[in-house]
Amino acid sequence: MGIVEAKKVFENFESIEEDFGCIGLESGHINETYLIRNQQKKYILQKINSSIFPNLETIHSNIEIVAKHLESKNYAHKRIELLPFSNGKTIWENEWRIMHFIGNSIGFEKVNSANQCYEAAVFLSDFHSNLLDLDTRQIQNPLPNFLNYEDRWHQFVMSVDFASKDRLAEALPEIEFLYAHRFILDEWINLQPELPLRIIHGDPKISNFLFDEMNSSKIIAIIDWDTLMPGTILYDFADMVRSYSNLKEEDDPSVGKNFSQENYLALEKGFLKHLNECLEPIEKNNLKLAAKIIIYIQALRFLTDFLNQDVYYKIKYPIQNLNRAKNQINLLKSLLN
Ligand code: GN1
Ligand code: MG
Repeated sequence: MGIVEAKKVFENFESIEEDFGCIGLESGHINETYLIRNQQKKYILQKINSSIFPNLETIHSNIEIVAKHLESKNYAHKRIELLPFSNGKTIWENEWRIMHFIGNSIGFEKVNSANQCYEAAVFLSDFHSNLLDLDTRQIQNPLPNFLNYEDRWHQFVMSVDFASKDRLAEALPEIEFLYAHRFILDEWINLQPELPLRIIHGDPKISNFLFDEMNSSKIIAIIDWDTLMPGTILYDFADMVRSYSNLKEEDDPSVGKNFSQENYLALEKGFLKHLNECLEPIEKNNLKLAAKIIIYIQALRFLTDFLNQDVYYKIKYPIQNLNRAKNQINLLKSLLN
């Protein structure tokens, strides 16, 4: 990680004092994130991967509109607040940005109880209930093909066509599984046009929730608002299930005790807490299907990236994307039974 580069960028935010410290954080598959201490305050400095997020201004506009809206509704929790650099802008050299570090918090990569699931789902439910009256036309899609699953399928087929012999051989069982279960995708593609458009978070996985460091079931904030976009609210429910009902870490390929039904039920109950009256029947009737499809799509995305030689998701070891795909497939298999 580029600590030296991060320090140079930070100098354009405030003058560096004796207590300055900077460490690279492991979180996230796409951007570089640094925790900075300076003048007795803590900040998060991020270098955004511009090949994936080419338009940071769109993302920041979404974040600011949502934050302002939540403030107007007296939202009780922390919001993302982007801080200006010395030029008055919240973006430096097209790819850097800075925020306050949210203190007394801790993050998790893996769930530890059904209660934690319930509390996180209630938190997301509350976040959504406060956004239902914000006009979706105010929020732009920073990643136009993010929810386009025909395109995701097309990218996958291309990656199979162009993969190296070795990677193809290594991933063959997973490729076959995804081809054999393409019907899940078809079911979704038929349903999607009927679903109401709402503003979604787009990445409510467990590592994007900050928990109270004294109480691992209490949530302080939902972070990573980069994928705020118009879409179906089922995406957020389903991505939460993908992450919170998974009893293993996202790159653990082992089989056995992959999925927790207890966690799933806690998520459903929590998610409906503030939304039960507001969601349409077509949304409430398709929660489980959405979970299956979002897990299927995530398996497809990890496998596509493995076959493409890991150009999208950061990896720490060579077959990490294949392991991630295996993990999603094992989870999906439990849901299909
Ligand atoms: C990516 O960078 P990160 O970890 O916030 C991805 C999500 C995936 C997630 C899987 C823009 O998020 O869609 O669900 O990894 N973000 C983008 O863990 O592709
Ligand atoms: Mg994200």
